[in-house]
Amino acid sequence: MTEWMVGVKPAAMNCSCLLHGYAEGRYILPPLPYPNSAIEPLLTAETLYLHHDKHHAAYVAGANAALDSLRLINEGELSPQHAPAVCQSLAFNLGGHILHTLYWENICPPDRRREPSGGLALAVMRDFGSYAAFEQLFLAVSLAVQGSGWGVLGVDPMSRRLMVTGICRHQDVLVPGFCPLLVCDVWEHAYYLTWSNDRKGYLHSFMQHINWDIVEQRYEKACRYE
Ligand code: MN3
Repeated sequence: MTEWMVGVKPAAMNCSCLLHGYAEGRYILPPLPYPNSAIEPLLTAETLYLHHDKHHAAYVAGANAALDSLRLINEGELSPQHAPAVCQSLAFNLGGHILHTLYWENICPPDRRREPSGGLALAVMRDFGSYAAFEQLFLAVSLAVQGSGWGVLGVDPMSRRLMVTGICRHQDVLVPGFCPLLVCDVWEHAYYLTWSNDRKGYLHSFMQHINWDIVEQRYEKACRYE
């Protein structure tokens, strides 16, 4: 790492929960911040258990395996011809690790307030016109993600405006520097056990389970990012 890179933080690092996903040179699976049954009716305890303990854990393992392969390539133990596949694997698995870590933190039991407040509420008004318009856009984009992916509200690093986008898989069709504030997993494994093929029902329920306190904290940090 060159000296000028020290202290440079990617925008996504503004989310403090990500600090719990890496320690001592390895990616690690952070525990869920609530019991498995806490997010019903959005997600059953079985869905949450499988999603976190199996799917998310697999992305952590995959990211570490990619790191191991990169070390072998750097040390001359593995041919550089493997590098493109290893780098793609790292991007996919690390993308999954980051997005799931954000996801667990930005959902909560359905007893919280249903809309943002403060600076984020003002930004929603500025950039979408109203909360209802934002919700309509977020639902439409998340519903339309083809196959496996994510619906995301984030900050465009250039204009600093809020932006809704869909991410394919965990890392495709991603704006460089985009800072995610609110992420919704629309892979079938996220909802199929609970909602069957009703992604629309899952998404409408998701909107009632957003931890706006966390999303607002991420927005405030994103605004302070220089
Ligand atoms: Mn998932």
